[in-house]
Amino acid sequence: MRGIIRRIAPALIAGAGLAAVAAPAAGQGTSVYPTDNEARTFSTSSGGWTASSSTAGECAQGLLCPEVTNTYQPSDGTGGAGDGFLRTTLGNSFVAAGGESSGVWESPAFTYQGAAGEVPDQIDFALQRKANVAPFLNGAGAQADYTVEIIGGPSGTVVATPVDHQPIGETATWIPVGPFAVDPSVLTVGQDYRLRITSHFSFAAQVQTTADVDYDDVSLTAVKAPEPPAGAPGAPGAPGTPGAPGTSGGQGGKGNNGKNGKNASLLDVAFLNSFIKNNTRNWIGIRGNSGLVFVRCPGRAKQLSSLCRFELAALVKRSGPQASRTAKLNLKPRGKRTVSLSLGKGARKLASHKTILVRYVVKVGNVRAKVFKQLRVVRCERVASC
Ligand SMILES: [Ca+2]
Repeated sequence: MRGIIRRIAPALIAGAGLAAVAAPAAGQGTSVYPTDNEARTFSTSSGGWTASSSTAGECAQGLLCPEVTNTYQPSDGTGGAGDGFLRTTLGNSFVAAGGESSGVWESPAFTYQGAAGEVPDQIDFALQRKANVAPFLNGAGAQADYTVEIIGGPSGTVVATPVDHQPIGETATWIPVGPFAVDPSVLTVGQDYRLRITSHFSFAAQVQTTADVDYDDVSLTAVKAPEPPAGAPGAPGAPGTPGAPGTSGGQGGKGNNGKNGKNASLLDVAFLNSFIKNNTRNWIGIRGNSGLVFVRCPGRAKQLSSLCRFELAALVKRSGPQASRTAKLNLKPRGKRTVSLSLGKGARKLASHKTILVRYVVKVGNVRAKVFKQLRVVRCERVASC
């Protein structure tokens, strides 16, 4: 059950310091979002980001879930004293039952202009993160993870999920996270988008300690790769045959041009590997004897084929045996689907693990990628969307 949702005014505590963290230099053919520097670096304010929180599960029924608060912290961001950042804090509750409390930070809307006005070849999401969660994670059934979404327009449709339920571990100092590739075909030049960062804390019993997750230097970078350089010039032609006596010989013909440079935006094995690793969900939903795995076909697959051909299987270990039958499906470019893997008799035992290994084989035209991902086990009855 979904619990209460509280909307909190934007944090407006102004920092005293004047240190500013420089955003990545926007070179020619590069644009960085959100457009306002302050909405990425939070040097003296929350940059217009707004915060909310929600609770779900058993504890939400009696309004006993630990409370989540979101605050702007004016100092000790990645730029040190006088540079701020965004914080989400889980409070404690000695009376709570199991459930989930979540904190949400949402950026101001920005108008997407591609890479300096052009459709980019590459879009990457990145941020810096630290977390004080170790005492919390020692609690019964405690898990912390976060999700980053790009949402479009006032309706709030999710158009991309650069980070999908990535576990949050203890990190006392700032660490850069990413870059995570975002398929450029999901964003439209001229439209408004926002970023949304959701921190989830789930627990099986009362929460006896607080936990903090901190975010800074949030950026979405669109790059238009420069045209590949021209090939090397061809070898000069052989000298012409000498002419008849009295007349000089003609000049030899020019050599052929060199081969053109490789186009940087082509779909290849490396792109496909990275897309499966970074742009598909990092968790498997368990419902009965089925494991639900979310897959997507990248938009640029259309360069090579009208279909992505997927073969998915859960594995006991990398060298086998399989823990499910192989599921086969085809998706159109930009298509997405939740695939049900039949886990059979071993389902109960597998679902008691923290993670399940899944093998993804993807073919687009003659490009083939094989990726193994260790997916976090999530019980479908505990999450809203499975
Ligand atoms: Ca900062």
